Amino acid sequence: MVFRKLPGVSASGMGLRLSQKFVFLLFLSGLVTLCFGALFFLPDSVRLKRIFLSKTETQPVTVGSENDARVHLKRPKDQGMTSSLSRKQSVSHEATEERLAGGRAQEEFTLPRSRAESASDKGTSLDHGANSDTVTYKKFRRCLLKPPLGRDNGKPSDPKTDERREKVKEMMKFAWDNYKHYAWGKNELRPLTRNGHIGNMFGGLRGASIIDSLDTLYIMGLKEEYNDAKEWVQTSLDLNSNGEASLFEVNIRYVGGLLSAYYLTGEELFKNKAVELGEKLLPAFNTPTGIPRGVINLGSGTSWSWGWASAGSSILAEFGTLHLEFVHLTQLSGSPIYTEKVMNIRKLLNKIEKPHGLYPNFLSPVSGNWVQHHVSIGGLGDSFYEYLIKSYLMSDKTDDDAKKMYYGALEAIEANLVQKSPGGLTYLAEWRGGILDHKMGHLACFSGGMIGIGADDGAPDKRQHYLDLAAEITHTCHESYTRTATKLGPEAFRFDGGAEATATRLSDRYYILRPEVIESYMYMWRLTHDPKYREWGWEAVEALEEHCRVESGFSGIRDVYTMTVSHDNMQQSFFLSETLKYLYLLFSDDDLLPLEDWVFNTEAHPLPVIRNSCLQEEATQDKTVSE
Ligand code: DMJ
Repeated sequence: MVFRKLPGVSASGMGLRLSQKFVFLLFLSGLVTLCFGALFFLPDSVRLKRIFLSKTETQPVTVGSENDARVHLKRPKDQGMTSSLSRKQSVSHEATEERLAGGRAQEEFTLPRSRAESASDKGTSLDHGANSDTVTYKKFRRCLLKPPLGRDNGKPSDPKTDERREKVKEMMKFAWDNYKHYAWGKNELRPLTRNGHIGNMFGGLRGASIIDSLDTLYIMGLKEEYNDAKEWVQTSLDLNSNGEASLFEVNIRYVGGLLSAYYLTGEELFKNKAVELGEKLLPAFNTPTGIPRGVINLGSGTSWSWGWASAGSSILAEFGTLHLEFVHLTQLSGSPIYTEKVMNIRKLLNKIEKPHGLYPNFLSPVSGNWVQHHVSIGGLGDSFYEYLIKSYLMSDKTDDDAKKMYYGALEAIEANLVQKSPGGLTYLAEWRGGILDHKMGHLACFSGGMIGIGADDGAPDKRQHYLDLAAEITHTCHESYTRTATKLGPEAFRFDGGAEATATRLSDRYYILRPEVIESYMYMWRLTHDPKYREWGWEAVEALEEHCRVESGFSGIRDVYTMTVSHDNMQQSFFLSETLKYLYLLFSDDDLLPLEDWVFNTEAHPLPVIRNSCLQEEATQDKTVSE
């Protein structure tokens, strides 16, 4: 810098004044820094702090101990509801925090409120009637590239494959008939005791197996059965229940199932029910950040966090698995509120600081900060990643934020979690604050399919690599099946203490008719047409028939490593919606629900790709014709 000499001031005098000014400025800037630094020590509730510091900086990220997390590895649906005592505690704790936070965080993360939302606050309900933006069924059908059921309902030309497909259809009919006979209207069939199971995941809603089966029955051409299911929805699906439901489960099974049924059949009944139910889920989002809580009373709208989730946190795989269904609810209702709610979640997750680029499983709906650093591609994390890539695909590849977040997350997963066992098997370990747990859950096996469907849109130099990674993970998951006596895979398998894709704990040896491994076979078949995937799928059919089929339905088993099986007496609804559907698709031609047009939600309910430009063109044409 050049100092020009001022008139009447000697060089040394000017130097003195300058250094006085310099000292003064130094003092001033020190004072400002101190004041700003002091903001870090203020309690979170102080407004100044929230104004000056971004959300990710307001709290230390790690709260609670790693041991807490270890207790709660299973997904909520497998654990069932916890005691009401612990739940109520977490409600009151959060209520206090919310009052302190004064709603400021919500202002930061929520998009401008929609007309519909303001209306619903005033007690009026959302407008479900068709408006000019509503996607009509005809418009939507015209924007598909191919007929949903293909040329001949996906019938394969090869007789052996066709026979296998018919076998899967027979299994579906058997599972359905027994459910209908012994458990009609209940949520699941108990095939040994021949009665129904209601459980406490769906807040008093009934008929989970019916809603989960609608699209499977339809694509398999089981017409009579589909009609019975539809009639039940018409006459008996009562959405005015008043119980405590898992937001995630109701969304993926009920909302997802109804949406798919609508898109496949065009029956307005399914659309109306889906939107009516979607509206009942909205109060769960009334938190300071807009991150929904996990449990909601469908009648009163009160919501709270799972009692077992530390510090009243919400679960990544739960609040991160709403996007596909909610975007479709907006499409069908014409109300932007659903998309706003999930975009708000997206915005927060995009903005928050991520340890090593990873997304931990627990997040506070109050502060918007991570609670514990446990990362998993299995339970508690899984379908969040799935919904990122599927949001991108469902948006007709226009949702660039979802794309960026997905490939960013995948890079972090590769850098931190992907491992090779001494025996050469590729697996996904779990991550606890930087320490690896060399275990892979059955749930994590969906990731073969996920990485496969995302391969083509990755960076050009990564595409083959992603496809190879998908194939390697699917191979490992298949290995976990082949290393058991029953040829069905355990709930979790390990890669330490000499173990290679085997369960080392008694408590991990069960199989509850889960779909994830078969789901990856289906996607890998579609992507590569390598016949081994159909062979592996057939091995699973034979094992299911031998060990899980009982006189009155299908049942999970307690130990996959013993031939004298003990049945758990439960025919899960996802067996009908996912396991059997993916098997059927595996033995069908690719034109049955082509992947160019359809994206499967995490419960295997197909939702169509939204081609906005086409839909708009159709709308303009409709208008011109009517003028
Ligand atoms: C299904 O309900 C869904 O796939 C969910 O995302 C997790 N897994 C179960 C079946 O295992």
